[in-house]
Parts: sequence; structure tokens; C-alpha cells
Amino acid sequence: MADQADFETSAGNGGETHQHVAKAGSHGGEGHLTTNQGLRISDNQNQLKAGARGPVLLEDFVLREKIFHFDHERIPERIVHARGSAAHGFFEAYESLADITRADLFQRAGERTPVFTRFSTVAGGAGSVDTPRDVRGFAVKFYTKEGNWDLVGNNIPVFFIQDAIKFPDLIHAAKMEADRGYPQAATAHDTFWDFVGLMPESTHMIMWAMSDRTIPRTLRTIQGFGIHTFRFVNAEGRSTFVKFHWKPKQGLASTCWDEAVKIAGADPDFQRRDLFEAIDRGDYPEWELGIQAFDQKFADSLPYDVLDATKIIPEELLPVRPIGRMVLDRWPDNFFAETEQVAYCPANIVPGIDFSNDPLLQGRLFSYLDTQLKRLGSTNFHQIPINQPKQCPVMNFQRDGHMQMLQPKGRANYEPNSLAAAGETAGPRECPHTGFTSFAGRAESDEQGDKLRIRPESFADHYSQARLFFRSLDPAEQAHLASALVFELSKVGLEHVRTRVLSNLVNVDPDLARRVADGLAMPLPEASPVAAPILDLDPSPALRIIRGALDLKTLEGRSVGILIADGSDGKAVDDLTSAIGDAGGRPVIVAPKVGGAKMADGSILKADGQLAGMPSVLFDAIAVILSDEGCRSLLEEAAAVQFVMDAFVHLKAIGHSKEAQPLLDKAGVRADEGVLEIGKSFLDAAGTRHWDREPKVRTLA
Ligand code: HDD
Repeated sequence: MADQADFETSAGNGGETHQHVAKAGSHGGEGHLTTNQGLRISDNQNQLKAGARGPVLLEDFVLREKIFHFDHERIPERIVHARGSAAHGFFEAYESLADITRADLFQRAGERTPVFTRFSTVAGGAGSVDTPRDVRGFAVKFYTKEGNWDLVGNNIPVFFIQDAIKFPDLIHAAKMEADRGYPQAATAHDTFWDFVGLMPESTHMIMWAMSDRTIPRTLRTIQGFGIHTFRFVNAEGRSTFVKFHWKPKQGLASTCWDEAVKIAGADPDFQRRDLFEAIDRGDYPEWELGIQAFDQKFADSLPYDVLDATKIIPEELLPVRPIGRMVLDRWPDNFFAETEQVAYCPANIVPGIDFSNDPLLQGRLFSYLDTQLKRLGSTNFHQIPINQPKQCPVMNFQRDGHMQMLQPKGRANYEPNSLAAAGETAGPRECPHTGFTSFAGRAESDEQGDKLRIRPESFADHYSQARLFFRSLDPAEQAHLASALVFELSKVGLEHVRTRVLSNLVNVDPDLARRVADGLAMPLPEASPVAAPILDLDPSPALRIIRGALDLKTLEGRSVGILIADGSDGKAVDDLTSAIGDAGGRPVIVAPKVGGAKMADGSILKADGQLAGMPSVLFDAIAVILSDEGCRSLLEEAAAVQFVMDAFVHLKAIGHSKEAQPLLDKAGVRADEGVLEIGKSFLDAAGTRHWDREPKVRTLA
């Protein structure tokens, strides 16, 4: 028997009808190994055999139970967003929002609500890499006192399609091609661009997807968006439309494409590791939650429809009001139990929050619940600890089903009942005052009443906001976007598909289309026909990453790789390491051998990583502290030359000792404001990328 303490029970969801829930994860304690029936195991190394060299016996139930369980360890991965990383934390409200919502989590300044947040890529399988060009999922489960609220968003504020009926087509086209099973986690292939070309409504999202937003530096440096228009509803029943925004305190930062590709090889788990390590060292990632709140009159004043998920409301037109912050401060105990089994669902809302008629959102309300049954195998998936409400009971008469964990007592399993009159437990009752009621106001759609498979006229403009996005970007970002289009379309074998996409791009911006056509060495086609006039909307600088509002110049939370070798000046390394730490950064020592290098004074300085295994793509800036002799030896080392060369072409700051200059020369480093001898100004330079270097190191479209 295992120690009794290993099998503690918790009240969990217990309420009147749900009794105790055995605590999952109780198998982690010290003690004796047992079978799942609690039988103590005497030998976990050998099967039961008939004689020392004889055949294995079918009777070996210890073996069979162990292998049976192992064989079933995998569950179906998510059809989309399969690869993800998650963390626990809290949401803290800044002030009472009682004027616009009755949602309990927004009533009191300083109130904290536990959250579980999962970030993901979309297209790749669970075992794919962290840094493909892809949208990042940003899903937050708020365990409120009134039930779980899930805000299941992305790091991009718009979506590819307007109507949920197109979702399976979109995902089929984006994922590996059906016959060949590749490419994994990549949109650079025929079927994706075929779909995109034929669905001009995806053009705005394509602009975002081809921008640096989809190659984020870390998960800590992405924005998040609820995308759809939702509603807040206050105690009087008045509705206000809201759009949700998450802004990273760490700033918004992306990689260069070449860098993202190299990170995939150097560390396929780069972003997962970064999140884990940041939380582990107490550098808790934080986001501010903000809302754009508006009424029907404001919605009616816009030249696009707020129910159309391919549209944003520019922040310059309607500022984002900060309403609280989320801090992620605890890594899950167990990846499978929590990150894999967490079941988000946009239909999980609480009183004071409600849906709009956005047809994409409406379709999602069905899909997520359905997918959980397939993945988690039972309608009782809500009883898995990560999915249970943490601050309120679950009480109802839903019963039985696969893997039912609860043991309700008594006869009451229907409502209403009058069993209380006989002294029996009657169970929970509905509550018209505190229970959730759907917002009953007049529907936004004038078409309400007729059954129609139709797209409203107000959804017809597919290009104005794509143009707005492109024209709002910094020139360096525009060049990255154009080059990404060239790269992706170069991987498309079907020429008519490339031509069709180019025709759509002409509608976005003729200059962009020309740059992409030049990059492909293809003629520029005519613009594709449009269903609505294309508007020149005012640019929105808030959409920029580079030189935008969230482009922070700081070492906080960023890493500096310090390359050393035998003969380096130990004091210079120490001084730099402390200075980086004081500035909130993370120094990482890289040496030809992981055991360390012999400093000039004879001491040994241990390395955090070996040069061949820690290329500079893993860092935000680099320093090279070498002696003459150390530098000479590294001139013959391709990994060292590449370390410096990549940092330069990825626009990172390079600090160096005088003696390291020959290595910089060999790597083709040219002097600019980001290349400095080690000193105070290097620390300033290391807090940012050096965009002005871009034209010197790459030919962009
Ligand atoms: Fe979805 C997962 C985000 C449209 C159907 N979606 C999923 C996840 C995120 C999003 C972040 C992963 C949640 C997690 O970490 O477990 N999805 C979005 C956004 C959308 C969107 C921001 C548009 C604005 N999704 C969308 C549509 C459908 C789905 C239109 C279907 C009609 N999504 C699913 C799903 C998934 C999912 C198949 C797969 C795994 C899961 O739900 O739990 O049901």
C-alpha cells in the first residue's frame, strides 16, 4: 500500500451534489511503487518468466497494466494550436468597471483572479518547432468567482475568414498537404496560397501574417487580442461593445526571418524554454489588459462592420483603456495534466460578458466544446483539475458518463424536486437574480428574422484595412513584409496561384505588389475585381513593432551572449556580467568548451554553454571578450565567425574587446552605432536592434 498521504482528497468542485474529487497528481510523493490497484510492487526491473531464461507469462498483470497504460499515454493533439506552452498566474483589476460590466472580476480595484494562459502556434503538430512563421494563440482561462471565463485569442487582432463555415477549409489548406504530409508548420506552399488567393477576405490577415508579428522573439514579447467584438453588460442590463487587447510589459519584439529559421535548428523549444526560464528566475512576464469600449452609435459611424473579424478599430480612433494586468508566475507541475489537458472554450463566459453576432465567434461557440470530447475522451473533461473552476462550486444534475470522478449522494438527480419535504437533500436550484442571462437587446442585424446563407454587404470591403496596415508600418517592416511574401510565393509551384495573389496585392498597395512581383521576376497583373470601393484610411502608427509604442529600448528580460576563450580578461567579463545583471538583463557565457576557459589570471571561468551549441541567434545582443591569442584561435573556428556574423546581420548590438577586432573583421562586421567596445554605451546599444544596418546586410524586396 502506498502511504495514505499520497491519496489526499480535496473539496474541488464539491458542492451539494458533487462530492470529493480525488486529487490528480497524487502519485508524485515518495514511498512504495504500486500498481493502479494499490498493490505494492516488488520488482520493477524484470518481467515474470517461467525460469530465468524461460518465456514470459501472460499472467504478469504488473507488466500488462504498465504497458497497457503506456500504450495509451497519447491523446489526440489539438487539430489546430497543437504546440503550446502555458503558465499559471493572476489577473489584477486596476479599478471598478461597474459602470459598464457586472462581471465580478472587474468590480474591485486590486482584486486578483487566478489564470492559466496557454500560448501556441497554429499550424504545426505538437512536436513541431517554436519559431515557424505562424500566428501565436493567446488563450487565457480566468478562474473567477462566478465561473471560468476563457478569452481565447491570438497575437493578431484580425482573422483570415469572416464566417466559421470556412474554418475547416482554411486549416486544411494551411496544414501539411494532404497527399505528401509536408510542409510541417509552414504556410509557404501551394494549397495555402491557393485558398488565400481565392478568399480575398483573408488579405488583411495575410498582411499581419507576413509581417514580423508571426516571427516573435519570445512569447513574452507578443501582444494578444480577443479579436471579436464582445459585449460588457452592467447591472442595469446596459450593453457596451468591447474589444480586448493584451500589451506586453516586456515590449513587442520580433526576430529576423533568417534568425527564426536558425533558431528552429539551434533550439526547437526556444520559446517554451524562454518562458520557463523567465518564470523560473522570477522574471515574471506581464501583460496589461485593455479594452476598446464603444456603443452602437460609434459602430454605425465606422466605414466597416464591427461584427467582421477581419477588421480592427485603430487605436488612434478609439484608444485602448487599460483595465488590469496579468502576471504569469508559476510553471505547471505537469505538462500533460495541465498544458495538454486544458480545454479552452470561447463559450465560457460569466455574467457581465456576452457575445456579439460576429459569425466567426458564433461558430466557435460550437467547435471548442465538441473538440474537447474528441481530445479528452469524456463529457466529464471539466472535472480534470486544470479545467475546474477554482473559486466557485460546480453544482448541477448532469450525471454519469465516461470517467465520472464524482459520487453524488441521494436520489435528487432532477430539477425541480420536492425531496426536501421528505427530509432528503434536494440539490441546487436555478437563480433568476444571480444566474447568467443572455443579453436580450435588439440584435445588431437588420436581417434578423429571415433564414439566409448570406454575407452582409457591410463585410464586402477586403482591402482598405490591409492597405491601412501596410501603410502604417515602418519602412524596414514593410520591406520584411514584402520579402516574406516573395519567400512564401517562391515556394508556390502553381504559377496561376502566384498571379492571383499578386492581383489581390495590387488592391492593397500597387507599390507592394510591384516589389513582390519584382522579387518573383513575374509580370505585375491587373488588380483583381473588388466588391466595395477601397478606402485610404488614416495610418495607425500603433500597429508598428519597429519604432512603435511598444518597441522598448531596454535590457530588462533580454539576454547577452558573452563569447570568451582561453586568455580572456576575467575581470572585464565579471564587470560586464554584473553590469548586464544590474540592467535587468541575463548574461550567458559561451566558450569553446562548456567546462570553461582559462582566464588571463589563470582562473577558470565556467561557461553556460558551448559555442557550437549556443549560436548568437539565441541572444538579444552579444559581447566578444578575447585576448590576442584567444582571438587568433577563434579565427579558425567557423562557429565563432558565424556567432559574430549572425549577430551583425540580425541587427544586434556587438560589444567587443580591442583584441577581438580581427574576428569581427573576418565576420564582415562594419562599424556602426551598434558595434562598440565594451562600456556603458554598449549596454544602451544592447537594449535594441539596429534597424539602420538593415540595407547593408540584406537585399529586401
Ligand atoms: Fe480556434 C483552438 C484561437 C477561430 C476551432 N483556437 C484554438 C486555440 C486558440 C484559438 C488560441 C488554442 C487554445 C489552447 O491553447 O488550447 N480560433 C482562435 C481565434 C480564432 C479562432 C483567435 C478567430 C478569431 N477556431 C476558430 C474557428 C473555429 C476554431 C472559426 C471553428 C469553427 N480552435 C478551434 C478548435 C480548437 C481551437 C478546433 C482546437 C483545439 C481546441 O479548440 O481546444 O475547436
